[in-house]
Amino acid sequence: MRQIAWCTLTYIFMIYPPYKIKVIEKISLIPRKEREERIREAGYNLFSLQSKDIYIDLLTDSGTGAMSDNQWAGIMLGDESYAGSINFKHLEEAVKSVMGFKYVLPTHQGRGAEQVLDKILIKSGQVVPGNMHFDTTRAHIENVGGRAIDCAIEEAYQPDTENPFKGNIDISKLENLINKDPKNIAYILITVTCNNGGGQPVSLENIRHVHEIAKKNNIPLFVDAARYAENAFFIKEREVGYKNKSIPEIVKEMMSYMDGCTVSAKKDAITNIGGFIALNDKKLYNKLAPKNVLFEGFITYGGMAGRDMEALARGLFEGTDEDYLRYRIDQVRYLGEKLSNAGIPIMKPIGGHAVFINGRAFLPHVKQENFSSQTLCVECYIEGGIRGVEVGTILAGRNQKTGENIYPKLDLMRLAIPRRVYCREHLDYVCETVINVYKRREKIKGFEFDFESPTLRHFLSTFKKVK
Ligand code: PLI
Repeated sequence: MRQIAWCTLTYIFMIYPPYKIKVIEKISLIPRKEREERIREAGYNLFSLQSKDIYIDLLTDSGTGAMSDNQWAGIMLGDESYAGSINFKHLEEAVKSVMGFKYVLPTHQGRGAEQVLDKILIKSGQVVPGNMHFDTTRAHIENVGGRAIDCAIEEAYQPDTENPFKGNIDISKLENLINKDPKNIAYILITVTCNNGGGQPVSLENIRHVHEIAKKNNIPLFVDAARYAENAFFIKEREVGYKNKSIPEIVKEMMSYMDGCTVSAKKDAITNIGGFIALNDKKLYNKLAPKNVLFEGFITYGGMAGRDMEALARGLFEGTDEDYLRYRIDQVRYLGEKLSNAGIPIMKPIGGHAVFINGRAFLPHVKQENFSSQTLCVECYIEGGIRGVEVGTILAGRNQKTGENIYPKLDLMRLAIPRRVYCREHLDYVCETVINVYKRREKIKGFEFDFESPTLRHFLSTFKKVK
């Protein structure tokens, strides 16, 4: 933390959008009575709602971004050859240019990349430390018998603590884990930005430190780079020594400390589908490639159409555009600050892709076993047709050994902002809706399971109101 000069950032100047709208998609707000019916029919699970019944959809920033005219133009240049598509060449060139890696394996999305990598890198019983693993990342590690261990700094679990790099790895936690048995560490994974921790960035100082430890112990270091560009923007804004560096320079430096990356292209590369693994080691590439063919598709398409690879190749560059990033991060911050100024308890500092509302603090009378953040999601839908997502007790699931519910330290409702989709008026509406729920919060009751799905319960379970 020594190198970092930081203060709470509030903008004095308004930041204007660096693009204009060429195509629109109609949305409408169905009447409240209908919203009440739709959510009841959905078993109070927001994943089961139909998108036509939602006014503002903040379920995820994944695959929901608006592609540019340049990307759509690329779509028309799709080369749908089974092998040797020119669009794969463009993707390879883009990854080399933006991230600096030599070899690329395309995958249908991020979790495809995770599955392929984990099948090769992890032996049963081995450990993968990281800051905070995303749920599919954790599930793939566990699926091959590994253990995903979160080693984020303690402040990452404190919603009110301001820290410019809350996504950082706690170096002593990591070293203690490695010192127990260095050979039992399959690889280290840094997630940028740290999604489950609130979209919080990781500093280059921290990345360098983890790199040194990995190198000393001969452990591969990978990055889950779904939000590579947003992380770079925060480094430029907050880390001493980076103010005058360009976003592409910062991205390249982040990647230079890594053996490779897994990427869900549906976030910062602003595509509706896609992903990849990228790395420099030819031997490892040769081990991964057959698994890629088996699970994802041939090495020059990996589950993507040629047109999708072209949109991705172009999106990788667009994601690093500083004007776009400044506006995007400011949009998220605008929503967060407006909510916070109205007394809504949100996770601080405001992250890169989403505002996280502290469900437990919002509804302190709803017990954690009655899913305070899920309750808040349901109420925001009823109030204004807004769809957010619970990142809390339902998502955390049960302890595999004891069967007990896991009660995570953070119980949050995430309002994820799709890229280049909504404007300030939409966000003002979201804010008004949440404030209206806040005003009547004392009367709100929680939920219990009606049907509890044994796996992936946040997607598949249904709920009933507590009496
Ligand atoms: O949804 P995928 O399979 O393209 O990517 C999985 C994935 C991996 N890492 C990280 C950090 C993610 O955030 C992630 C997916 N995130 C989703 C779907 C989200 O709503 O945040």
